[in-house]
Amino acid sequence: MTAPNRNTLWARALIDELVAAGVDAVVASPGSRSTPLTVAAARTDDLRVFSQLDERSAAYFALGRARRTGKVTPLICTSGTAAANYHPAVMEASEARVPLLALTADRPPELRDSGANQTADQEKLYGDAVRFYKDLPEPAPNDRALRSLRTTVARAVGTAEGADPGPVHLNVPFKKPLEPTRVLDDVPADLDPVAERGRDGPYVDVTPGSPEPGDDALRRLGNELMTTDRGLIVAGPADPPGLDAEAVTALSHATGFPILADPLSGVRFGGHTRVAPVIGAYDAYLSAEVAGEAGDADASDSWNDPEVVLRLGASPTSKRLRKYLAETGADQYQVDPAGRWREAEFAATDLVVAEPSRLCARLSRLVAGGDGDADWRAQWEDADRVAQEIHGRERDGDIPADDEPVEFHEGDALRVVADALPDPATLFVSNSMPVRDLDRFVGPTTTSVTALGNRGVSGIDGIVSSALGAGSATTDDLTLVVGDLALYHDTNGLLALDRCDVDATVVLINNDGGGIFHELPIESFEPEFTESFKTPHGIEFEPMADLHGLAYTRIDARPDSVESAGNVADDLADAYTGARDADGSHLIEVRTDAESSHRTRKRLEAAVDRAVHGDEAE
Ligand code: TPP
Repeated sequence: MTAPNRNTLWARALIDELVAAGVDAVVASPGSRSTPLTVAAARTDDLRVFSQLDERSAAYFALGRARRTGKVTPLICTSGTAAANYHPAVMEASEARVPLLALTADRPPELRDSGANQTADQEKLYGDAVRFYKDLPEPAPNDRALRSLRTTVARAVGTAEGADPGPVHLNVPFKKPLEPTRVLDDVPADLDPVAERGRDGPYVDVTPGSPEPGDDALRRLGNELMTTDRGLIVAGPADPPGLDAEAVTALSHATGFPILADPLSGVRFGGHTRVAPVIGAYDAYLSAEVAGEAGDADASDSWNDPEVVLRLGASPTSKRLRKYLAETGADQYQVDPAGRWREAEFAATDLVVAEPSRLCARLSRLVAGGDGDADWRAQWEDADRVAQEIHGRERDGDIPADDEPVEFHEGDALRVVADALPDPATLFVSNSMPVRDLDRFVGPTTTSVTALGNRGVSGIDGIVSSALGAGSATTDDLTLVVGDLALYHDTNGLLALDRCDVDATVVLINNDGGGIFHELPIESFEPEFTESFKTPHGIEFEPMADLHGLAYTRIDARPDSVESAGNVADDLADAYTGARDADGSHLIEVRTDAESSHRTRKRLEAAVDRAVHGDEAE
């Protein structure tokens, strides 16, 4: 089928190649220079076009979708600052290894550096944050140019989804006419942009190479695991498509080692927790001081440290876990599929270049029969149980009687929501306290929860869009737990509820500013703390819910305005289950007090420390 002009031909070939490479959706933002790409995408069967007005939100939406699927969702935008608005999501995608393809339209080369409108230097715009970059040639209506285009597009997708997944960038110049207007004698009649290639799939099939340790190296590692009683498997935040919980469980069974599972690892929640020793409350009872306690005559002699640690995924969310591991003196094997360093305490002793799930599967076959030390597992399971009982108010006797009762705090909001999640569920948590509260206060459950967050560079700027992007890729119910500053940053993202047809239950923890700053020493420096760090804003979120068509419920959980923690928890549970079971999207605003939540976390931390490690422990 002849294309009316070379731009149409070029864009059709490019989009067709994306579909051949397995792409099923693109996110396009309005603009003139990208017209050929947007029209080609819109006219392609089997390709969903999510239309997003704000490129920053668009990029985070694509990132969230790719995080959920492990597959690239390409982005299409016009020239100029539109492309720059992709940059935050590109940074996150680079650090968190999420496949992302930015297709930025551009003026033709002769108009660059000429003062032409909406024209800036887009060459290598994202620097080293992308795994693959090409400034495409100008559209040319001949076979060889089309073969070159298709090869480039297939390689870009293959690289984005490869062994070291991440963002890629194609800059795409077009000169007018940008619309599918017929230009006489432009495209030869027999030149077909979607001509048969004689086989299914992309023009170039990119087979990602995945490094594997050789048999000898594997045997050495297996031997160490098999001959060590006290070992740990630490599952950090996973890169898409995630860690295989079954493979990690198999290794835990083969070695007898407990699994310390980050909430974003894919191993904290799910059916495997029925049989696997998955540990989740470590953030409440580990610290640098706990390490080495066994050798300290003044401290409880019941706590033992690991001799060997297998570390999978990215660096754990829990700072206390990271500091603890750094002080243990254990042999620590950091496993990374790209051979890159992701352990900022520099305590790892070995870097194993391997795909982590496959490595666990191979190792579990090799070391089957090593059963670790039952007391060692019991130490972790007991500590976890104690912490969870204290968090659940089942051991209030551990909290000194002269203290006030334990008020409802922000961590309780995470517990209540997690308890009521549907099965299966996709749960997105914003940076700052929500992800930390999920980590500390929500233990392993058998519910199949896909918990996601933007922990690559931990921006609070695209949380709503990332969550809705993840929601667009699944039939799971989507729940987002977000702080008020993070929600404020990305209120534009809420437009996707309607435009991209995603439903969500948004639980807003509104402590009127950045509650996390109470955790830092800057807390005691006034007036700078309040004016420039905590930044109370007094924004009313109900009108925002109205604007975007979300049903709205408010729960007042500030200690000076509620009768008891029990009531708030019940009210929140009712509001959440009501929203979960109803159609459409909901905003549940939980008004909290950051300072009192901070004090409560500290009191609980001290109580858990006492109960697990004895009075002398820090
Ligand atoms: N700007 C961006 C784009 N990302 C960041 N991570 C920061 C600034 C620094 N920062 C980290 S947490 C935070 C800020 C400003 C406060 C977040 O507040 P909120 O979302 O309300 O969550 P809370 O701290 O109350 O849990």
